[in-house]
Amino acid sequence: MTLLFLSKIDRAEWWRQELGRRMPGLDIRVWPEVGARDDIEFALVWEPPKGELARYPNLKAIFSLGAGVDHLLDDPGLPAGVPICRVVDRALTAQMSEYVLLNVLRYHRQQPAYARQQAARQWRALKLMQTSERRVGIMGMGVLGQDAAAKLIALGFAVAGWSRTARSVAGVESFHGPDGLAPFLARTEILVCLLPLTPDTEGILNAKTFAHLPAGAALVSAARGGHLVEEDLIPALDTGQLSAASLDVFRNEPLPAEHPFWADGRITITPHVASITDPRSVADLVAENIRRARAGEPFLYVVDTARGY
Ligand code: NDP
Ligand code: OXD
Repeated sequence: MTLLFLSKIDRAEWWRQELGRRMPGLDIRVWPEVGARDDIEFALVWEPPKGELARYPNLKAIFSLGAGVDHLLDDPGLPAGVPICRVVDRALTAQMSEYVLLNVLRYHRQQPAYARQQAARQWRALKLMQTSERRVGIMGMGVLGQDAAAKLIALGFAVAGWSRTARSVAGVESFHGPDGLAPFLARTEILVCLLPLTPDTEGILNAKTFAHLPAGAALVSAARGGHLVEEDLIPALDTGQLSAASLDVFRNEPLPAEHPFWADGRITITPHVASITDPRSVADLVAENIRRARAGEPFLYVVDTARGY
């Protein structure tokens, strides 16, 4: 069994160690030192160069190094018919919920306003709302959205979710489809984006979307930079339609040094670290999928390429 490892950001040696421990016979080739391309049966990848995966004629499966697969599906040369599996992992899910809770609590407890008051040496108590009065809306009620929702509900927040198809999630006010978007936004004071990036969701965080939110809403963009129409954010902050934004993901990563977001005190930036694929747990999933391939069993977490996630 031979696996190609291709990523500019994940640590190949760490993966070799974790996969080697689980599958001692696995031959791991780290790109670009791939040897004979015919040998490669599995590819474990993050943002492979366009067309690269078409160069392995015996590929049985492509494993994304992340939960998202937009970095694969945007390749016009992606080999047809080769299943793509994504990461679903307890540790990755838990980390994303930490990021969501961190930012929702920050806005709920008016931390940006207190930071401004501190800079002005101002001692002034602001109105403290109950969590039950605070309306959080999560776009994307999949693996990550549902976990974040459950944890917010445990803290008492009034949580709504928006998905593509109708979903019933305990304790969540559910909205779905294009028709459900405006009413979902109208009741949402803190908007969290946990959508996959697809042709339907590209640019969904835009001026029109912000206009449906109550004035002064906060944005937490944690899924993909392509969701945000970047030129619409600062104008929405300037008019007060949005009060603040936490951004973990950007159209161009790393965010260029000259980008106006860096210097805007209303925007909180993290470098795509809301959650990280950890080989100590995700190697179990990769090993299990290779075992399944050997046993002729269906893979876990295969992506629907037509749907885009
Ligand atoms: P899932 O596939 O489990 O869930 C996707 C959700 O989005 C589903 O509820 C789906 O609806 C909904 N959705 C998809 N398309 C639309 C649409 N057009 N309109 C409304 N809802 C839609 O994904 P995950 O929760 O596992 O991950 C979400 C994304 O988070 C990933 O794709 C990735 O981009 C990002 N991510 C970011 C990380 C970071 O560090 N910043 C880390 C990990 C992931 P339905 O339920 O009807 O199918
Ligand atoms: C992912 C990511 O998709 O880290 O897992 O962005």
